[in-house]
Amino acid sequence: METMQKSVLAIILGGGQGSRLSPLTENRSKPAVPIAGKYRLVDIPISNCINSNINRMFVLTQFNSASLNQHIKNTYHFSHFSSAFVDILAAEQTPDNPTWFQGTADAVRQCMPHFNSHDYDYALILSGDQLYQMDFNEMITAHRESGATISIATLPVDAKDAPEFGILKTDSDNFITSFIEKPSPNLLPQWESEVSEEMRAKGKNYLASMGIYIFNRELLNELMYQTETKDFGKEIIPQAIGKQKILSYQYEGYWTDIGNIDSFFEANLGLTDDIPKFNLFDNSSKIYTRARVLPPSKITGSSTIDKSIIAEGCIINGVSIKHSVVGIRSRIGKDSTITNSYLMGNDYYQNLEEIHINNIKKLINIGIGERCVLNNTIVDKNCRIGNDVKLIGGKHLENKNTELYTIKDGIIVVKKGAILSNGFEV
Ligand code: ADQ
Ligand code: ADP
Repeated sequence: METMQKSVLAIILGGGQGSRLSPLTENRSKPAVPIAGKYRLVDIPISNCINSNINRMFVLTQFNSASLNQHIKNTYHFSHFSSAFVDILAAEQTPDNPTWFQGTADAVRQCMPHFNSHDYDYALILSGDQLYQMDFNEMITAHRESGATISIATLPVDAKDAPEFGILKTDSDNFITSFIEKPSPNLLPQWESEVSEEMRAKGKNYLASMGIYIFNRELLNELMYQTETKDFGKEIIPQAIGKQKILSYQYEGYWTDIGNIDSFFEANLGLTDDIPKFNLFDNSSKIYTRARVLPPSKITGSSTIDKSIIAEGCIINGVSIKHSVVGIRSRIGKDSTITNSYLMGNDYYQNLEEIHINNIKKLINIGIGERCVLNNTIVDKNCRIGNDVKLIGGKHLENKNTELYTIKDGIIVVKKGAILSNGFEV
């Protein structure tokens, strides 16, 4: 294991200028977006690395928000006697580089001097917006044993999903012979692959790139020297076909992209399934996050809770909660009904005196008031939602963006710190 740690450097792509997760990324960088009630997006790839004994990690981000810095600094502490670290590299303006990262490969290129000051044989390049638990050691071993210079983790997908991915074909030894980034649906018939019987029965006839790559150090340096290529999926990988030995490492476990509001919402609510596909309750592949020393959650007033996840430190009084994820320090008032919703929780508590004064002044406290109804809603952190507020999302709603909330694909997203007055309705 020790040799594995020394030979692999993990590079986590933390997000471009993309606004797909907006408004959750309005004031924070993508890796810092809260997920599953108590984690941040970046905890997923970092935990997968730690569980695979890879503990030298760089997180590449377009901007270095205070919350990302604070989270990494307060969470990932390693022994003084190990070489482990998690470093954030934000796009820097230098005399040579006046611009932000122009794409995934450009982000890696701009950070090469930082990587090359370390000892490594393989660079493991990961996306920051995927939900999965994968042992990278198996992929690295397959890469090493096959003699490949690049490996790509792949999984079978169906015709509906295929246009959103890089799609590839392999020879009988699993080396990639052709690759197309996000093919249009009319091109699909020629991109079908041989897949296992089980996958064929599910209609998953296309092999998709998971955007997880291993590059040999020497080759990565050579490719990054060519400054005209900006993106792995659009340029680096297609251009390497036929020139490099590129292994397809096929994975069949749970994996999902959480790069837009719809998939992010589905992935969070999926955690409330009887047996969730993404298992937070696992001794061997833990998901790490900041230890906050919060009290246990308090649930009173004949609350009913079903098919839900309740994080630590919540105060829930006489509430009906169904198929929802309730984040840390959430405070929900009497007779409210929360269904199909993800509440991110709060960064701090108001003290009793503050709450009392607010009540006298008729100001709205942090949390969710009394008699509210929330359905198909994401509530970002530190929101103040008054009494009798109705937020009923659904396909009947048109996309919309206001100062207080956004509607995307029928999901209402209340923006961080928004104040919704008593009786507010969407
Ligand atoms: P996409 O996910 O569409 O496809 P992209 O938008 O380039 O590709 O994002 C890849 C990862 O890099 C994401 O985590 C993103 O946040 C991050 N990223 C994007 N631009 C960045 C930048 N400038 N700086 C730092 N990070 C950045 C890719 C592949 C497909 C593959 C899918 C699988 O191109 O071939 O099928 O991933 O999800
Ligand atoms: P996020 O990334 O979720 O938007 P922030 O970076 O804004 O989070 O906040 C996270 C940290 O800020 C928490 O550790 C919390 O202690 C602190 N914090 C934010 N606002 C306040 C406040 N008004 N009072 C005390 N602490 C706060």
